[in-house]
Amino acid sequence: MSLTGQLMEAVIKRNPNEPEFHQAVKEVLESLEPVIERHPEYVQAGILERIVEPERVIMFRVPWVDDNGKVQVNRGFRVQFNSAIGPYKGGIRFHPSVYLGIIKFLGFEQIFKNSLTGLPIGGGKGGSDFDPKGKSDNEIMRFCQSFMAELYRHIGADVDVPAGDIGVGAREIGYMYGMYKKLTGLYEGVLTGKGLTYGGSLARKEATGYGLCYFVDEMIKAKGKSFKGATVISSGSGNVSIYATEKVYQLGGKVVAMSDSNGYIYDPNGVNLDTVKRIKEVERKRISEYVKYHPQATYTEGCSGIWSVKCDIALPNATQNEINKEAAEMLVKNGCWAVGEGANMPSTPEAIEVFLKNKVLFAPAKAANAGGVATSALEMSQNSLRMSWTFEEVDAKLKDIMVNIYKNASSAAKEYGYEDNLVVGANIAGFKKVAEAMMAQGIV
Ligand code: NDP
Ligand code: 2IT
Repeated sequence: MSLTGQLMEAVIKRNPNEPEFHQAVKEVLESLEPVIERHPEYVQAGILERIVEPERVIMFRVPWVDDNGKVQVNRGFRVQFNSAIGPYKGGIRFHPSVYLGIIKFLGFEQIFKNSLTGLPIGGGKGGSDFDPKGKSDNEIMRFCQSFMAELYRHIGADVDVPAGDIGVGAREIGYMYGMYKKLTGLYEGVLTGKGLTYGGSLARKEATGYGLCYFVDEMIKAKGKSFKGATVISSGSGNVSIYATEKVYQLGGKVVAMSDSNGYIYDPNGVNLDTVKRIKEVERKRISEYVKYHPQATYTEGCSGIWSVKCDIALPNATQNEINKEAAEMLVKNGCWAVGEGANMPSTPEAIEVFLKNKVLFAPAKAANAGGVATSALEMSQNSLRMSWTFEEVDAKLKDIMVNIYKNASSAAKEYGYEDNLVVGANIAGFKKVAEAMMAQGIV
């Protein structure tokens, strides 16, 4: 058995019942086979064995009192995966499906994504199985405060810098920041995605979605195609989906379908983004509300049906494994020619195989959604400088970063004999910088 195959077996044995983590590791290890062949010194130094093991895993109790006076207990996580190239950096997810395996898969992917940005940030991720849906504002605040009452001792502007992810946006970051400041007495850039009045960066809110479109635009331009006149699906209707949709319109495309975990809307005229923003960002309601304002649109129960909508470009922007083999085959059959992953690991390995086999231009998450964390790193820079840059300055830097990630991933793919395979290219390009830093720093 190959070295990476043996290591994969060991990872499964040592991390039982964590299928998402296995899935993420397997893809990376397979991509790295040609690198290992050329670099026996990495094997000698145990780089692979070390990179699949988190530097530190923190699990903690998060007790809080709901509006009825009842005590609730959730579980909190922070996985500090790799700090070879900078302080741990990565989001916090609040969703009932969160358990250690989800946070480990996200933390592992974050190592390579953060490396691809070219900025000095290591990989980490955190979260809780807390379900923010249906909670009052006060309940959200009490939960965030309790979560931070433990987390604060493990993080810091030069140690570990969390941000948002599913279920964590500006409101939650604000409550967590307030608690961190109260407990430590420090006014420092310990979280990103902050509000603009207390150290947040312009364009952070838009960054993941905008960055995704900049990346996809670069990828399709290389093949003589563009967003102009393209029909697009953007699944989800959260932060990433909303700002990806905004950028698709700016680039001349039309988003005809969006979703949430209950179902999807189809609007042949193009989804009205102002309505979606009002429903999701202001009212915090379900996407089904959309058809009340736009009677030409339809709402269908069940979120997976969105992939049956005919499109040129699919942007899975909701969650992991939302596109399986059948969904991928349906997309291909309906003429979809490009996929850009805004969510983390939204396509199953079988789905990716379908896309690559059918020559669908495929932008993998690690590369394509790195604009969010890249702009978080720009927020950290601004906090350290005690300055703030204009929207245009940040957006221009973001665009540059995404174009560079495309260049680096595609040239790594070519160099190792996998031309046009950005999955392999992104994994290799992200890995090499981290591996070199680990080599230089000795066995630690
Ligand atoms: P939000 O919480 O803002 O939105 C998430 C959206 O996805 C909601 O519409 C939600 O629907 C839907 N969704 C969540 N879980 C599921 C599920 N199990 N099945 C179906 N739909 C689901 O999160 P973000 O937009 O921030 O995150 C979306 C994805 O992008 C995630 O994979 C995240 O890891 C990734 N990402 C986020 C970045 C960021 O900067 N925020 C950066 C890079 C990647 P509902 O409201 O019904 O739950
Ligand atoms: O998955 C991700 O890259 C994020 N949720 C953003 C992380 C960050 O630190 O901005």
